Amino acid sequence: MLTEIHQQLEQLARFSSTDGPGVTRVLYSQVDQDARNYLKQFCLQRGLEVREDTIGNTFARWVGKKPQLPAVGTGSHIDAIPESGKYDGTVGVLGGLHAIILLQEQGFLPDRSIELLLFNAEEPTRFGIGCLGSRVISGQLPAASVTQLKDQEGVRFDKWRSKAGFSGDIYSCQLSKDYYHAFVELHIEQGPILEAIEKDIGVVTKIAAPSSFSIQLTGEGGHAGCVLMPDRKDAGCAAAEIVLAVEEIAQLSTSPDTVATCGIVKLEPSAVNSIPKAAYLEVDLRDTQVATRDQVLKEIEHRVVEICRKRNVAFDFKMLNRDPPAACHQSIIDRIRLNSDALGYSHQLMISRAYHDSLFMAQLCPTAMIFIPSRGGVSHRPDEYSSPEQIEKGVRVLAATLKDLSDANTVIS
Ligand code: HGY
Ligand code: MN
Ligand code: MN
Repeated sequence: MLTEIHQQLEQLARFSSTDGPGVTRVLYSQVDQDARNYLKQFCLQRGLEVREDTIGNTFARWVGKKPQLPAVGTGSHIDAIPESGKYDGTVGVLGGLHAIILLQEQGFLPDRSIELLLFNAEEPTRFGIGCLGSRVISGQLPAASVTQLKDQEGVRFDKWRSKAGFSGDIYSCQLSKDYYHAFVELHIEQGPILEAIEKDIGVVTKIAAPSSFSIQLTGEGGHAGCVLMPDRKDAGCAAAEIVLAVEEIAQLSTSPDTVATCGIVKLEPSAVNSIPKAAYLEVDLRDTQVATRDQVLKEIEHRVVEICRKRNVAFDFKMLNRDPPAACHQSIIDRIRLNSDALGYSHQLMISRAYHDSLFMAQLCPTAMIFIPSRGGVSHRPDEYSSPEQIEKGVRVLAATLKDLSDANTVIS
């Protein structure tokens, strides 16, 4: 299994719309379609029943002896933000497939069906909202809101969806609460902890509360040489001050878990000798506690008002997402720990600072996550890396946990 997964991860990374060294694979792009087709063929080869919902979430089901029972789900995403790594999400999709293969090769046949999920898009790149597929599946994002989504050029969701070959009623994507018995996601840690404490497996107890918002700033353009400084309404300077204010307010937060980043800053008309008439910012703000996060959000809003009033710049503040954290299910956590011990792997209970599709699957059914170490804690960069050995340990713990959960007598309470 060691080499096969690694070869498949390397091949998946070639489905990228940029030449490298990073991977770029955005929802509904051609490379996204190609990567899905590449994975679907392996699922079919293994006798899994493959279906896609109307927005592109893909389900590959290993039908169990008692198919009428709620299934056990596993999986993750394969979309990748611009110039990012090979392992974010893909380890959970290929790892889920190889966990099923491992069990098949052991001659095991589950009571409950085990279903591999390839969520349509976990990254916010295309439509500005993360976990699109799992939000819809879990009923956290109504169909009416999905059809309103537009990309940065104003192209509507449905245009992209149909271009990628998907159509039909979006409401039908929502799964009932008894569709899954449990859901377990294997993922890279994307942080430095497991490597620093030399542990093989991270057992996630909680997924932090993410939020993001945009700020559209409107000042007054003009000639960079002829408008004197006191007469300016420079949207670019307002943006710069806000970027630094976001950092400062997050640093001064009472919680060490508060993190904030202005990942998108765009100026118009973006000409060296023209005063920026407009600026567009997108801010990512998180904390493990909602109250702390929302307190920081309020302080940022106040500071934006102050800065824009001082600079005589108009602003439009728009929340893009503001989600609660998710607690992983204790009885699945216990099983992951027992299986790690039984396999002789060290493990560590930990919080996930990154969000994942499990954040929303936890609204649907008992959910938990298994982490493997990230070299140098690096992620969302081309040098993101987890070794074949680390991936294999994650797959083996996942396989053992899926085996447990698929037993008809396993109670999750
Ligand atoms: O941003 C995140 O936390 C995730 O990796 N998309
Ligand atoms: Mn990511
Ligand atoms: Mn991810």
